[in-house]
Amino acid sequence: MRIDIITIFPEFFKEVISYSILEKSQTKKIVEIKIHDLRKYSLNNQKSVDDYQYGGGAGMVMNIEPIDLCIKKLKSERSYDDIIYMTPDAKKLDQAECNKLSLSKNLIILCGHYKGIDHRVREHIITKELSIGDYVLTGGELACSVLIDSVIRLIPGTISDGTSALEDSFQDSLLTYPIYTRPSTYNGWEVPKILLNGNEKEIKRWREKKSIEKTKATRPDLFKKDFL
Ligand code: 6GU
Repeated sequence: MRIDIITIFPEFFKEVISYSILEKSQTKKIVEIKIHDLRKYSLNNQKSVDDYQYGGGAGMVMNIEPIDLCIKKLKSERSYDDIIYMTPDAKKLDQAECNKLSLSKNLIILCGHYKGIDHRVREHIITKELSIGDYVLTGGELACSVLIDSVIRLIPGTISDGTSALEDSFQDSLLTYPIYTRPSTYNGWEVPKILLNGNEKEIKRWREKKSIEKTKATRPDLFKKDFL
């Protein structure tokens, strides 16, 4: 998979993509992530990429031209499955969307800023809009980081244990069961005995029961959800 990220803060992503699974998946050539500085596509001397809003009102609006030039250049080099705009006024990202996006070959992700972008970008250039939750961030960069992390980890080969991504919370509409590691007693706090006795069937049944209890208590809405 190739991911092209368009941002006014290219430096931000240098750190984000250089750790853990995101770093390994690039080294293993499973994913190629390219960061594009939107300002490089500004045609004016100040390298500005935003302007006042038509009709008045507070807040700057990102111009269409630099965004269009950047995306046109990318599209002239390869075809893209989706051109995604990260914005709080969009459909909320969920596991089903991550699963779908993980099958893509090429993706462009545009990080928004200021008050938003010229609406013509959304009408004519963007193919998918995503929010990561019902709260407002100062920019799309953090949201984009969440998106690429949640998508890349689903691509086969990125996580060494092939089964683990599929057993996650959410993949089967249930939250995960409690997990423990050594020591079996700490401060008098015990690991549940059933996990220590090696009876696989009983452990499986206990984990299922715990998953259902946890989901009922904290996210009853998940029972109804479809994940593929
Ligand atoms: Cl995608 N962008 C911004 N700026 N804020 C958000 C968001 C995105 N998703 C939730 N809040």
